Amino acid sequence: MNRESSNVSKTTFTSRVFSGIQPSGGLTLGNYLGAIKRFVAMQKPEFETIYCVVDLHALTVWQNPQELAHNSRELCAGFIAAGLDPNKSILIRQSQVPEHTQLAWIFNCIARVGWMQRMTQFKDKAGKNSQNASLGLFCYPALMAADILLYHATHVPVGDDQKQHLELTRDIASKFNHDYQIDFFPIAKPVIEGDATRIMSLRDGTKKMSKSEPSDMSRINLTDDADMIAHKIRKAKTDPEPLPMEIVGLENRPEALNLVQIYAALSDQSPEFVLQDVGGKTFSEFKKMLADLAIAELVPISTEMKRLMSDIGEIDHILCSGAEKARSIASPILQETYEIVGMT
Ligand code: AQP
Repeated sequence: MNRESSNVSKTTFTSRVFSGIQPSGGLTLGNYLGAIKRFVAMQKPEFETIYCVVDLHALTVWQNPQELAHNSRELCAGFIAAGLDPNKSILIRQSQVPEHTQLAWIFNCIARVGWMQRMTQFKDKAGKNSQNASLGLFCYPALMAADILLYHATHVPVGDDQKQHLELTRDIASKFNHDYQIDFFPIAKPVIEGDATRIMSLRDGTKKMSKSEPSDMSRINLTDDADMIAHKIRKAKTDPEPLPMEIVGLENRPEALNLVQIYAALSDQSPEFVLQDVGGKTFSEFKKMLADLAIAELVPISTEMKRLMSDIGEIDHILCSGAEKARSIASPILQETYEIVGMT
């Protein structure tokens, strides 16, 4: 079947941005700098933007039901507090748009077991006992592909850790198009840009800052107050050397490099430029500057999140109206997919 001979209409791909964050804990500085800050930057007239609380993804590892419900709403509050405007972006909760899981099933039948077995995040999260991991964790990337392709999204802003899943999304789209001889799903472009694509733990500069890492001291949460932010930065692991004047001097100093990168991302400068300014300073001087900068940027967000969380009804209303708008885009695309595969 080719595009002309099929009865499926030709798809024109508008510039549409899709990305999501799991409500698997509270938002971290890594999520903010690696994802949300860039979501906000893409909220401009040339793009239609859809941002999702991916609660079904969170469920791939055990979640306490009350915490999952709370974290999902708090994540939506975080989106809005950080600058996503529900009048400019469609904000949704994945489980409220059933088309995501409907398309995911089709993609489970397109993707190959071997593809999933190669996913490093599955290996990391499943650990040594992968036989005991949930089936959801294993096929998570097919659901992620469905999240993106359900909207024919063309641009996907993510952190560096999602690169492999994005490549798999492209493989699924290509295989679908090839198997059905149709140019239906776009090959979405990963947008992995800037100096904050991988913010590391404050306790170990070789590990990614993560919301589910057991030590709270390893991360800055978007709900932390000014004292807590300053405390965590003061206690962040460093080394005894002063800061160098050039980035090459940081190659083998992961904790120091991480703090410089955080400073650079928060101040919208390059790490090279930051080092011209702070090179030669001791860590206690630099940490004070970093704490002031982080507090100035993050405390207004956490204050606004708290205010928004005092009216859960309003958050639910925003998500409900987002789901309606999202379904008006998703439903015809799912319908066309069903027609292509023969469910007519
Ligand atoms: N440390 C990070 N640096 C830069 N970007 C990051 N992201 C996450 N951590 C960092 C980006 O945030 C988006 C949402 O990620 P997610 O919550 O869906 O999943 P994740 O990458 O697995 O994030 P966590 O915090 O590590 O969650 P848990 O602990 O539950 O696994 C993505 O674009 C991600 O790249």
